[in-house]
Amino acid sequence: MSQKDAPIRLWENARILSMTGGWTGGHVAGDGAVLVQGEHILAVGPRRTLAALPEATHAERFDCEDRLLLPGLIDCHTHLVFAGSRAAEFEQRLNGVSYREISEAGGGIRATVAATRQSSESELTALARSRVERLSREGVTSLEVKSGYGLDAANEQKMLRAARALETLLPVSVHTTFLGAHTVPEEFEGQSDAYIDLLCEEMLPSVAEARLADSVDAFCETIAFDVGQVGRVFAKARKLGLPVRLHADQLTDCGGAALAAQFDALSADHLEYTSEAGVRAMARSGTVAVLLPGAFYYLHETQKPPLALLRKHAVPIALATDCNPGSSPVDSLLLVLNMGCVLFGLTPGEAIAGVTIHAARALGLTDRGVLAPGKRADFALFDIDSPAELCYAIGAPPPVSVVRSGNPVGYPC
Ligand code: DI6
Ligand code: FE
Repeated sequence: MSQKDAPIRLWENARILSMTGGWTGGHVAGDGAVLVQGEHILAVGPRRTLAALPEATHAERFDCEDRLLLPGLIDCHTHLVFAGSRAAEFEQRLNGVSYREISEAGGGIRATVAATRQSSESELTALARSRVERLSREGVTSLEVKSGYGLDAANEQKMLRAARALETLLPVSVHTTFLGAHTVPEEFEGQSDAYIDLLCEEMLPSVAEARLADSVDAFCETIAFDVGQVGRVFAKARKLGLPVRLHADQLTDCGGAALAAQFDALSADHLEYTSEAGVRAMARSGTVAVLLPGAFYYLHETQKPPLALLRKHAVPIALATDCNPGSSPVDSLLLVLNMGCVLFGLTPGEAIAGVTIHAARALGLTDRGVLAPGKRADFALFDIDSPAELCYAIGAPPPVSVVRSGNPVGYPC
């Protein structure tokens, strides 16, 4: 069906938070409407104006009952394709062993690598499906999924295919990220440079060739890869035409934010230990700061990301779940909104921008994250009085309905 013949739908009687005003939040207006044709928004505005448009004459109409309508939520940093549980490590940590010590003893990410390598693509998809369904029920319509628990060409590709398959099973768009440089696999113990050689010469080119990744990530940290190694991965990614993002300065200040900026990264994520020089570099390159309060909470960190500096230099801030089995086993973006406010001090307006307009930018997507003509018709309707209510409770109530690509999604059931 061409866009011209696609069904026209009108959602009316809504209070609309369009997010077109950036992190100040756009406007909340009474008796607002969104006119949609096919997958895209035709118009957003007062109901009377929209209902009078010729396109609206035969529109299918939906009464929003004065609920708050905002862009579909975007979770721009997840590792939600994985197998196995790390509950035993959780227990170890409570007995005094640190995340770093577990990682250095061959546990941590490597434990999940072993379980993920043993799982088939369909098993991985089935496991991830339930995590995505929980996000989707909260109004998430786009999400990013990283590889990084395969750490060889075949298993990384298996993970990325499992991630792509989610799009065919649930009403979400999936942005895939190749994170081959997550940690050094066991078989390359003590030879991290040789692993980076393999990654640059074989793993990354094969992923690019199969068009399985939309971007490339790495873990720049004392327990993972150094700035020189990540620089090599990024140079290769750029040569292959793929944008980059980085796990930067999570546990130490290793210059990750500046490195990300040097490669015009879409985002630099975590940033607990980032210096002002790193923040300045991000401001210059337009790199989005993705804050991950779930990992901060779960690892009981005390060093917070430099929020005042990010504000001072006007770096766009996004928020994401970092859903993974080791440092952030959370699949609720609404809970993360609350954590971003309580733990990091974001305002509700900043937090909501962080899961809409700025999360879209972190994924390099210009067609979503705000409600405006021409954008994708992805939105969620919440039965709340003010936007702050989305952040205020420890896990806000889910939306009463979700629309993705112009189609009402069948939740809740
Ligand atoms: N930083 C994280 O928070 C996750 N990966 C990363 O590079 C942790 C992944 C894990 O512990 O399994
Ligand atoms: Fe992560």
